[in-house]
Amino acid sequence: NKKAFIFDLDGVIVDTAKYHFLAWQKLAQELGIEFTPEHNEELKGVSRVRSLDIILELGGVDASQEDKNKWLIQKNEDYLSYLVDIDESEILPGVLPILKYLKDKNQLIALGSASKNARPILEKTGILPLFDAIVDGNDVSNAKPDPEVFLRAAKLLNTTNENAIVFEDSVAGIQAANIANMTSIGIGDAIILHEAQYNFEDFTFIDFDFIDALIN
Ligand code: B16
Ligand code: MG
Repeated sequence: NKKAFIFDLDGVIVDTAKYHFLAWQKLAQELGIEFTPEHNEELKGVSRVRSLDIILELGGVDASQEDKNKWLIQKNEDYLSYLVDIDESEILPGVLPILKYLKDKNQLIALGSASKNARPILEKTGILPLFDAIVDGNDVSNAKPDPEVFLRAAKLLNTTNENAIVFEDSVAGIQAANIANMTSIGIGDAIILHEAQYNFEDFTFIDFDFIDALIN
């Protein structure tokens, strides 16, 4: 049986949240807005534009579209500067063995991410060739919990939604998978991600028997 396994990027395959945080914090500091790691939690899985709005709301800052555009570019340049030297060591524990197992078992693999920087990250970490389809922030207009990103991935893989399995670390992403009638697997805190059909703290807790059961 051939299933479609769709992976979110940030928080699932790699932990780029820490770099997003550094870049947003730098901007917030320049704008005189206090921005803590707790605040950063709210940006998980959220688009770049929406993330800036959340930070500006936090500081009660009203800004022109021109300023916002400038800050979005600045944040992304800073974020990319942190990614210059990343390599396969950035891949989260347990992810690579699962990706390789799926490949060995002839399963379909896709990316379903809100990030517009997904491709260079997959390239730098050396796992780009493992993906049969990539859908990222450049391809969709509706953010999770809208299921657009996952529906597009299933379509590219030529498979039905019921045949797809989504790995997600954000609540909005789990909701998107559920709305799409896909199997939802939460990666992270089981209480936060309680809407997921299955939950694992991280990929080291997922064994091949579990994957086999999904395939068959
Ligand atoms: P970019 P994911 C999301 O990635 C991140 O979780 C979120 O924090 C970020 O703002 C968003 O991508 C956009 O990223 O600025 O690189 O386009 O979790 O959907 O893989
Ligand atoms: Mg994520």
